[in-house]
Amino acid sequence: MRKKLNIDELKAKALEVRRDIITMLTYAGSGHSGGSLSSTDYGTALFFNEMNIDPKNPEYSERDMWFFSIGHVTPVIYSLMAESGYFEKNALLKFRKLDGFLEGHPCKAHVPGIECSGGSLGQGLSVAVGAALGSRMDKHSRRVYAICGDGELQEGQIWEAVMFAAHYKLDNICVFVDYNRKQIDGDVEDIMGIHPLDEKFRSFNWNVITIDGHNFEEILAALEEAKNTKGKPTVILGNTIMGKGVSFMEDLHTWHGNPPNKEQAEIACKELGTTLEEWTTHLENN
Ligand SMILES: Cc1ncc(C[n+]2csc(CCOP(=O)(O)OP(=O)(O)O)c2C)c(N)n1
Repeated sequence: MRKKLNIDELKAKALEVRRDIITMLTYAGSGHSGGSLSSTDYGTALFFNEMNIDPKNPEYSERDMWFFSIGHVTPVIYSLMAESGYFEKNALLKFRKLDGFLEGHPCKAHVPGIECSGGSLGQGLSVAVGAALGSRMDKHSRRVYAICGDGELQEGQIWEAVMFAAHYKLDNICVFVDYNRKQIDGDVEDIMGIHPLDEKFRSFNWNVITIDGHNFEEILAALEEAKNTKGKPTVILGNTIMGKGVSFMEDLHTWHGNPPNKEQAEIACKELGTTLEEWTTHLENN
């Protein structure tokens, strides 16, 4: 049984994850900063408090299953995986490099622990609800966790999966919406509005919990409520901020798919309590 981190430890771990994200993006010279930083706190709670996983044995049969339906946020996915022990942290420094194995979008064939290759928005949730139904048919007690983006919810396939999960009363699945209100081209509401999201999910017969997606007390309470909710799936609408933790990235859609340059990375690292050199050395040696 892995040790669960308490709230203070989760905050400290999330800070490390944000340092990893900035550092790996800087060396890669490409990749997605904004959504990685907005989903960091929820991901940290999942990997370090909530889920039953065995990173040294990714195929562990009793495991909970997790699906980042927003496959583009590989910086946070790989950081969470490295920090929890799926592979060594120095691999993060070869993110998106030809001589590394961490591609820009997650590939099941190359990264043990990734349940399903991703990157095409809308598909991950369908796989997750299938895993939830399959687990129930197998009388398996696992829980299934999916992370969706708010822009991703514009995909029609999402709503088929939402309908499916409610129809089959899949109370073993919990979906988090990284509700940062931004997507690649601007504000979600300007491009293809999804408001009112809570009423939409409720009308599909889901249990809906709205939280501050950067508040660990609220995240853990929501995950607990999800576990205690029977007969329907749960969605956690996490109000988040794109680029959270780096002042010049916060709330700007222009950081959706851009990495910091070295100069910007130095400023970001300073705000996160380190330097690029210090954190690079840290990753090299772990
Ligand atoms: C099917 C599909 N269409 C378009 C894209 C290109 N794309 C990647 S991320 C993205 C925006 C997603 O917005 P959101 O879910 O809000 O993620 P965030 O901007 O918060 O990272 C788009 C359009 C894609 N990956 N898949």
